[in-house]
Amino acid sequence: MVLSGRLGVLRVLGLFAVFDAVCLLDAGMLFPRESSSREVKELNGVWSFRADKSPKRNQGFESAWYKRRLAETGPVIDMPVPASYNDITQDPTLRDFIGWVWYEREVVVPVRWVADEGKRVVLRVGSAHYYSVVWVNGVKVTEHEGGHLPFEAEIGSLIRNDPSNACRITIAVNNTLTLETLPPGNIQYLNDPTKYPDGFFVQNIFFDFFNYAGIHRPVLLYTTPKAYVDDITVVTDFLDNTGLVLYNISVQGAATATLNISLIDKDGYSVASSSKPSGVLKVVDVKLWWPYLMHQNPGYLYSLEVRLLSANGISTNEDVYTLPVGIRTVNVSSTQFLINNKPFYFHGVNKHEDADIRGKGLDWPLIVKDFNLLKWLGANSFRTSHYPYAEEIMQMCDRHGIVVIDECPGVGIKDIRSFGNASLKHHLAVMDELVRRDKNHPSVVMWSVANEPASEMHPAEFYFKTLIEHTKALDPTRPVTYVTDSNYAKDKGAPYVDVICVNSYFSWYHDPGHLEVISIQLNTEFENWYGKYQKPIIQSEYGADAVPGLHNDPPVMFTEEYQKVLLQNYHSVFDQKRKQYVIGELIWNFADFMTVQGIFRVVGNKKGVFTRQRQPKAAAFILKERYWRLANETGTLPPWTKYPCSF
Ligand code: GCB
Repeated sequence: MVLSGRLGVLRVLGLFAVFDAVCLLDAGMLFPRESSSREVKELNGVWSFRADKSPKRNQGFESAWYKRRLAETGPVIDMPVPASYNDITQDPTLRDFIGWVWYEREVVVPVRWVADEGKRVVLRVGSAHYYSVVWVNGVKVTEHEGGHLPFEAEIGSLIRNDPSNACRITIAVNNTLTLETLPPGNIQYLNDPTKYPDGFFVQNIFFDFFNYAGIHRPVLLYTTPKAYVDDITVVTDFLDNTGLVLYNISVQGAATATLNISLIDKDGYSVASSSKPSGVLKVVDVKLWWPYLMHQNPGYLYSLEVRLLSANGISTNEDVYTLPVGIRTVNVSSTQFLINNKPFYFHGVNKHEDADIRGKGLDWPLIVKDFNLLKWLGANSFRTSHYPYAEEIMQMCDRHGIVVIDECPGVGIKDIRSFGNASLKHHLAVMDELVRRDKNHPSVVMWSVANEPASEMHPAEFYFKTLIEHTKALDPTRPVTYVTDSNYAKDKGAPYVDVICVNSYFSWYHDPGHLEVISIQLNTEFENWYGKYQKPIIQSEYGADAVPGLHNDPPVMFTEEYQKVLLQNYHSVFDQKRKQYVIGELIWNFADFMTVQGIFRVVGNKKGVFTRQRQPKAAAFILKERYWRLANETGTLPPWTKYPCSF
């Protein structure tokens, strides 16, 4: 199929220009998938665990706990992986522990992996909070700074050194935050002997969720041949009914290689193919990727099957990797957010990775339940407040058509010392890792580089200009934002964002108890931001705490009635402004979640429209009614439901 006309040529040339930028990152971080050439072995389950409770928390390093079985170094306990360790035991010192904890498990590696010198064996940690060091059989294989994102190491040669032994994996994880980490935090020693015991310290954090720690996402081993597909980047577009998939394959470990690339539709038919490492695949009668409730067939995914053939003189090897691909475009005008050239209105939620017992640990029943609740609610989108979510969740979003604003862990940047060079360097590196991990997800439509930083401070301008420009250079196909609660006239980063995302808590943190101020204050907020910047606006947070089962009418704060009426007051203003330049509303929060203890929180933040156990409060029904009405007005309801929705 040849794309006809000058417009087609220009479109493809334009795509190539942005594409060079998306390929800037040097190494890949493809999600481990099984194929005819790759095996995956999950190491989830019960690991041995020991918190280093020595005064300086460094006994584990001084005594080299990684050199022996952890149980030989002292008492160990069972610890599930993935899970936060904080809520697993009855020990309050472990719940609030700061410092190094040690995990260990032994793995029997299949003999064919050891015997086959032509195989790479990669150890991958989906995420661990916060700083991790990893050893295999006592040899350090990698370390990684930052939670929420994956890291890996090739360990084939190490396990081949001593094939008779089980492979012992030791991971030390430290949750200490500094002014230069993301999120930032600091340790404060309190030395007054009349008030505090010897060595007393606290970790101060500037964000409103419990600082859960441990190995939060799956740990696994996977194999690839020595010559392997290291990375794939896709950028998509369409012209009339022809889809364009611009792709780039990066290969490692092969001097010469042959590629067979095929784009396969859901029925298993190959719709386009190529043998070049980069190029454009053209798809006739394209089926676009659409958001949930915007199209009858949302979340359509093709499969990009990459076959790499390489020869090393003695034998031929094949590596096969299949990437799901959704074909869609994203554009922003001064008043609209466009997906596939159609206006998209975000009616969605903010979430947290948070639940009873497992904390921030990946949990499939919870993930599937949450997607069912999102769909029940009629939510078409969420923001990954305030850090990148598990890749498994992003894949669900791709498949179900849930649109994502993908946020990095830049939350709580409040101290002027967190705007220095070291902080910026780390923040840029985290954006590199995030874009590298999530660039191919069609559900990701915008990057958010931070939440509520002190963006009125002087250094914020250079900091956010650099960060946002860097992110746009990494990925020119998606808009970039940060989420602000600052004053429109003083915000230093707003000139650089594509979409204004603003949080406000009228009649809650401001004028508590006065629901009657919402209409005027919200109107003023929108008019001020739009008047100054002429950029579309998302109300990226609004809400009120409601203790489930607490009632009062007329409404008073913390009751289900108050949360309900507060939402309704916001909604009236959204309904006026969404006809103009407001392009979305994201409730704070989808579900109640755990926070640090303090006088403002009663066992956590209760702004969820669902409880932490995922039961609806009265507000959930208000939101459900509204979201389905919005969908009925702005999108296409799926054939299996009618408005008003019956389930
Ligand atoms: C905010 C923060 C969010 C908090 C929320 C609240 O502005 O972005 O992390 O949890 O307010 O409930 O105070």
